[in-house]
Amino acid sequence: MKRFIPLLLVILTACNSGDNKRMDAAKEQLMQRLMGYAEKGQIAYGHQDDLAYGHSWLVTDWENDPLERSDIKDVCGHYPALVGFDLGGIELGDEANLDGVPFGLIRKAALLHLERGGMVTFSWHPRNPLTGGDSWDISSDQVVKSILPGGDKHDEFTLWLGRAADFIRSLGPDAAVIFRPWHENVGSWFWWGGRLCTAAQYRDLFRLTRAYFEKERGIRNIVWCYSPNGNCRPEEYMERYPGDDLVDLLGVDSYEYLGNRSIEEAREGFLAEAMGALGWLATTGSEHRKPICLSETGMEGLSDYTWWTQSLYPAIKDYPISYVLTWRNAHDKPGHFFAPWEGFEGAADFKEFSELEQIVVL
Ligand code: BMA
Repeated sequence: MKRFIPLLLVILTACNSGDNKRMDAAKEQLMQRLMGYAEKGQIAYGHQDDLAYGHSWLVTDWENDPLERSDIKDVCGHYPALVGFDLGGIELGDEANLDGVPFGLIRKAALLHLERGGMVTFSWHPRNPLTGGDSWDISSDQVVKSILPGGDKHDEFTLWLGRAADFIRSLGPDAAVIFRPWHENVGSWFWWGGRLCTAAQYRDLFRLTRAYFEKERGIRNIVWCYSPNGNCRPEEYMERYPGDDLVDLLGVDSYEYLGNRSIEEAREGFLAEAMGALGWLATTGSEHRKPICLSETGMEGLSDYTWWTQSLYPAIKDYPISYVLTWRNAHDKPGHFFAPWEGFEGAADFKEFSELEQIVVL
């Protein structure tokens, strides 16, 4: 038996290096694709949770469902180029994420979308590892400190990282995806936010996450995205920037808020914020040789039926972003939607947007 152990090691190492090559190639291809869009002046369109549910429907039996429905496809005849999913809940070993989407469905839908030539991105709204609350529990400013090396919660937190990493790894070595953990981190609405940890602690958290995925789990096919909220100053963005060695893609999240304002005022506010942010992000991207994106956007409820052609498109058309992703169409909260669906009165404007030469759908 002893004689076979070296042989076994050789075989295992060979398999590993084969997987590494496949992961590296898959990541390189995704990076080229992202940079290619910007070079060609194209922008890929993405939608969160697109294949799991829509405004008026929900996949219930995912194992037997072909997962072919999409609000975007219902409206324009094409799938979005990019589909986003959230991993919140994976850290506890839950069956379904914080919005009730089974992780089995997410895996199946992600692989299906990659197979049809689409791209996949994961966000993560994990629980609060110190208080047991959710991502929005900002009752303590000790959370990040507690999970970094030396902190009381560090060991437990590495289990959380391991579970998230294992899920992504389960997609296989050819499945390169975009992962953007610890997002909207200049604002202070998540436990990893601006007033909840120091800039150094934030950067350490990002470094720990990537190092754990790569060194402990051997994952190399992730495009790592840094995506603070766009209503920050460039200095704030850079103060928490984890570093060129840790980030592959630079993003910002920026929404249009109506509140008590008129549609014109809301639009003016959004254009100012989004264009301002994309302007300095484009400069930062070229200085750091990184692709850029509008990682989350939308106008909740789309009360402006011309939002796509009059707000979103003007906001993005002059910037070299690889993609724009609008947030989810909740099936269980009628007003919480960010994209049209079949039967929605304002759907025509989205169709027009999707047919623009610059916009990429599948
Ligand atoms: C938020 C809202 C929540 C949701 C969370 C994670 O922006 O859509 O309802 O739980 O994202 O998807």
